[in-house]
Amino acid sequence: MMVIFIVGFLCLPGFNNTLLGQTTVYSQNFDGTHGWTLDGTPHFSVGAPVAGNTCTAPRSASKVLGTVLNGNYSDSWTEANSYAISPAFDCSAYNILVLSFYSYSVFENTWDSGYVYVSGDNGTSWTNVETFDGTETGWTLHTIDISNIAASKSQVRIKITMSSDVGTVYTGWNIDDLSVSAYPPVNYYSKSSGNLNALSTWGTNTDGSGTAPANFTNDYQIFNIRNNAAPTISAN
Ligand SMILES: [Ca+2]
Ligand SMILES: [Ca+2]
Repeated sequence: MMVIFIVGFLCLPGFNNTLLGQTTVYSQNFDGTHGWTLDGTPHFSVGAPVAGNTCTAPRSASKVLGTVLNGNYSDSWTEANSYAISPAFDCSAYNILVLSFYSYSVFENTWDSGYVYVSGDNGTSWTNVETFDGTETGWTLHTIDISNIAASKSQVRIKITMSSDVGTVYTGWNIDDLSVSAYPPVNYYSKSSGNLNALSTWGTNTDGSGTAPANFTNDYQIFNIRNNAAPTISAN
């Protein structure tokens, strides 16, 4: 018999490229066919950022998703007329999902803002996962745990929007190299003896040997209590 319990769900530091088994569920570099729905005004478009844009070099290849690619955005944009929406992609096989993208944002602080949303129901409802304000000085990586919205959902979408007030305009928002990755949980197994409250009693191999957990509180760690032949484990 094996007992499984899962501890913790919230912090992001556990997500890094050292985790094995990462799967890219969706990715878009905006350099070829992208399939995004754009507002058509056009406020958001896909193309090469050029002179007039603070950002003049895409993160990858020749194109980005951005607001007015050769100059400033305008006054009085609303989220309803300033948006870009991804195609739906399938996350039904995954429980741990992380959205990442590079942003180069140049907004008037406080008054103009950018927003990122995720939908787990094909765009019927949206959850704001990050809001942008002020200025980034270069391409900046953003990483967001979207598991609580996207896990086990078959039609997940990402939406990018912007709004502005009147009076002052800046060069706006550039986004590139967006992806959604799935991660497996990390399994730990108990040794045949020891105290279950001790980190050293656990390891990544099924006999309890191997790497011990650094703590009991990181996200997405699964602790398996093995019913060994003559267990002497305790939980003091
Ligand atoms: Ca690109
Ligand atoms: Ca403004």
